[in-house]
Amino acid sequence: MQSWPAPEVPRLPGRGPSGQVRDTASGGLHTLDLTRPVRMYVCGITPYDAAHLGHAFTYLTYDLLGRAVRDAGGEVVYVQNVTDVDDPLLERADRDGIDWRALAATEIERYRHDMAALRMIPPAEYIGVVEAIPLIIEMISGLAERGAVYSVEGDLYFPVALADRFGEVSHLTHAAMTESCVANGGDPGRPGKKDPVDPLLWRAHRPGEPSWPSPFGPGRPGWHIECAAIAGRYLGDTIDVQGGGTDLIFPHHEASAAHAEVATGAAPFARAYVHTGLVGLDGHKMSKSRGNLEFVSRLRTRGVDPAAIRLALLGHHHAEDWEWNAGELEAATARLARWRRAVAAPAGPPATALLDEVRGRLAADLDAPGALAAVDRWVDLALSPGAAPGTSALSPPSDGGSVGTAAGAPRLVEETVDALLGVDLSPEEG
Ligand code: 5CA
Ligand code: ZN
Repeated sequence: MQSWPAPEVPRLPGRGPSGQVRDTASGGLHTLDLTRPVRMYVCGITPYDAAHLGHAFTYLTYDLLGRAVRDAGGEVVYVQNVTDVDDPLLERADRDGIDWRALAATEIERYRHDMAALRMIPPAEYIGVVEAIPLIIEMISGLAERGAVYSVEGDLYFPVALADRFGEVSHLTHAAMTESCVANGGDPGRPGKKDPVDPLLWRAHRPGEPSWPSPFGPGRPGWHIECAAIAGRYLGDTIDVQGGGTDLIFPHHEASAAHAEVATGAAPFARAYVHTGLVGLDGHKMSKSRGNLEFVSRLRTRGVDPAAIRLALLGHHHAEDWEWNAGELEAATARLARWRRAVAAPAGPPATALLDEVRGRLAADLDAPGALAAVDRWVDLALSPGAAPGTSALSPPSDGGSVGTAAGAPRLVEETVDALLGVDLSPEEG
């Protein structure tokens, strides 16, 4: 599937440090190994509605990670999926009387525009479930060969009892897993299942539902197997980073890791499970099913500068749960205007220390708010009354000269903010 156009990323002088990210499975910080390409798989949208700010916050996290790795001289191989066939999509298409394929195509197109507007670096491979059906069938067949598939009235399940490491991503008790399955579209109560939390691999054809032929009869994939199969095919065994919101820790990431580990015999599925906090509105997780949403596309239509949206999201640490409100955007718009004013001058306070600081903040588990605070400090100096070119608020010149002021420093700040934070400080068009 086609992704979206890549933003230009300026090359900065020198190199950033290799960074660390919090790994949900170990609970500790994971140091990325930049001697090899960093292979990153991020769970993509289910395209039955427009992307909201929670989605954008999640994709921003891995965009920052990719920028930091590249700036540190590393290589990133980034894969993202699209769940273009699943219950919520089919239900919404049914409700609205439209073809599920048409609904998916419309929303994927909107998502592409949102991601490009937000300057998200596109994945190298953007893969839909429909196009991945052969890979999924292959992986289920492999699991069957290993005895890791059983049928309940023609629907195929995966026995978690065969996955030694099941539970090592989420660390939930069995009771909590069962409860989470109920909340996340699972079917723990179904008679005939060996374990209530056993995930569905293949759903046999039902009248009115799309299906594909397979050695185990016509049907469609369960949810978790798609990510195991796509990650395995495009990234290989033992990837570096599995990404997505914390809502996916269980059952989704636990189950897809278990599928992949049993199918390939390679463990762990991912060296780090990096999860993004959930963005809420009106006291609840922003979710398409709840309808408490602020859409990226709606803000764009209203004329909001995507750089301000991005800056608002960057104001929160990726692991934090937070609430969106109109004040977020107001504050970000004001900050963006100040930053743009500060970088418009030909000279300003020296900025090499700022570059180091932003790099350092991102290397420390993607501390975006810390990076913004560092830029704010530089901007405060640049805009302070005594900081006209030729003087400096940083270290007042004792000789009346230009100590503490550097020609081209604003340009370096602009490029730092662009390359590492993805925020475009060039004057707004139009
Ligand atoms: N297609 C599946 C993943 S394979 C899916 O979860 N789709 S989704 O459209 O529901 O979510 C897409 C991504 O956005 C997921 O990584 C999910 O964890 C994340 N996400 C969803 N809601 C929020 C939210 N309110 N805040 C932050 N991230 C969110
Ligand atoms: Zn996924």
